[in-house]
Amino acid sequence: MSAVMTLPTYEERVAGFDWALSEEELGVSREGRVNIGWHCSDRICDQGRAQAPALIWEDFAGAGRVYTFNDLRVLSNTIARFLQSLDVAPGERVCLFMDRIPELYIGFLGILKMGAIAQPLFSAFGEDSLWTRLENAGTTAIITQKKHVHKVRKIRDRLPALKHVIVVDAASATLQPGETAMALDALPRVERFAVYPSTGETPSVLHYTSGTTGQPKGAQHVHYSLVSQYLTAKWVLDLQPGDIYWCNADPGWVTGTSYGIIGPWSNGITQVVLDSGFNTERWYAFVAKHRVTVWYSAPTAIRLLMRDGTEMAKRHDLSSLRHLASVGEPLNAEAVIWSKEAFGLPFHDTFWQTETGCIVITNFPGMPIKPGSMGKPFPGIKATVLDPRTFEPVTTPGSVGLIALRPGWPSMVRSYWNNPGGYANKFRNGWYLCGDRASVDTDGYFWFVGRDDDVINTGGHLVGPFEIESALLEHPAVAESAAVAKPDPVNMEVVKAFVTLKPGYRGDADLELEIMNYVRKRLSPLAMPQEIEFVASLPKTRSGKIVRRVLRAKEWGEPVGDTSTLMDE
Ligand code: 6R9
Repeated sequence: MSAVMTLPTYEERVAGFDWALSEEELGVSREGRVNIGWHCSDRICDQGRAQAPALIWEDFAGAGRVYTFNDLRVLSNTIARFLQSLDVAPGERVCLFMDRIPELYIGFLGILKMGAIAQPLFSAFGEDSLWTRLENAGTTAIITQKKHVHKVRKIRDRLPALKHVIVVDAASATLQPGETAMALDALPRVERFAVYPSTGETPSVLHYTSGTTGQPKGAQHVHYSLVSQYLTAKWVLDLQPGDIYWCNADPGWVTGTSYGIIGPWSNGITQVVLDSGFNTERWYAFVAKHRVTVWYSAPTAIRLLMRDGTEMAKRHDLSSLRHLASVGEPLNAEAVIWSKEAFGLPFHDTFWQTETGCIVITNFPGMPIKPGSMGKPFPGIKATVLDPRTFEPVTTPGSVGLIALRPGWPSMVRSYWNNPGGYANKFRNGWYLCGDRASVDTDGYFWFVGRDDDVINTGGHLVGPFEIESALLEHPAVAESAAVAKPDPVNMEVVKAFVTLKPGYRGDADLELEIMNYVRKRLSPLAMPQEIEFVASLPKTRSGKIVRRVLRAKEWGEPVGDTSTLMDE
């Protein structure tokens, strides 16, 4: 029996679609009561899944713990009550600043249950990145770990709004005045808790996203986002009863909350979490051990898996996998083809943003995949590409324009915290602009070209980095690449490519020439890199996105802008 065969087609799903379908399944409405914390725990228990595993957690050393949905329910109550006991009030921002430990996931639900706004941040942030976001949000409480509290201590006197520093794994005696210990296991378990009577438009999550210049922006979401997150998780990630789901994103990135907490748990699905960085061998062993069925990953990770070859995948029993999906960057056609070889399954690309809150353009399970394309809009999402001069929809198939969405879907960002101008600037002619470029083909499939800021203007022709990087990736020596504009006296800009190599290759002039010749056949003359520079690594955000503007700025001798989300290499 194949589950895929019984799935509705894309057209069937789109026909007569209404978000009311999701509202009905969840029993919510925009005006009525809705609380994500309650929906991800209490409601699942009420549906008879109290004893089903919700979180199967493992740390880098392989030690683990299992939490049922009832544990989620009771322990999130416990954290909610604890925050109330400190006089944290509904609407206040509570920052989660932890590694991927259970308290992070359970704390997220607890904060929402007592009506405060959850502000997840990468625990790897240094004190400056942390300060910018806590200061902007006027955060009143932060929940952290012993190993990270020193960063909070360094900036606390510059954060007048920050009343509570809560440490989950330290004894009170080791803490400084004004810090509070919260050992979840030692607290009295709170069986019954009066969940805050949030309605659809009550603020829920504040996610900071980094712009190209200026300060990071705090995307403010509301509880009604659940309506989109629940249904997209069910349909796009194909979550079904009995699944073991793995989303390897950190909740500091929107993927780690929308689909690393809310999506799976509102569907009552068991998820596994590995609190450890990337390691191909370890990841395959993790999939095999837990019999993972659905895996949501990102191109940056997939390219690393590719670097290590199909043989490594074949050494593990990965037969439990049923559905694979990817987000964060364009998914190269080569990666889709490779994953079919390595796992017998294609990765399904999903496009969305912190601001969209949910997947908006995607390849559905069962829908024919065109490798290199992002797929089609999720039902209920009106997406198009706009002419960059007129902001009217482009009518010729294949022409490149700005990706734009008609506002109004449930999980759309409601504002940028403390930055109304930045929010207003995202709209033109009644469309929300994503800041990315794409074309749409005659079948309605979207093809990503590049972020607006990354497009290369060579002799008046616009070239997107994605097609160049995809061609480079097909060369057997290339592990990753970034194509950027470099100044040129004749053409204004020409293409320069930065390349990292697979193990066993040496970046010398011969290889540069060989790669040039290789991509020459695949690319138009305009898109051809004029220069290849071999590098040990590429600048990336903590969510794994290549940050081309850093490379570009160096070529132009310009300032690099905000670098607070960059991974330290
Ligand atoms: C979920 C997330 C959003 C930006 C987005 C685009 C890029 C994400 C993509 C993709 C091509 C995909 N992006 N998914 N580009 N294909 N499937 O990533 O949110 O961190 O806010 O980033 O990421 O440039 O505009 P966020």
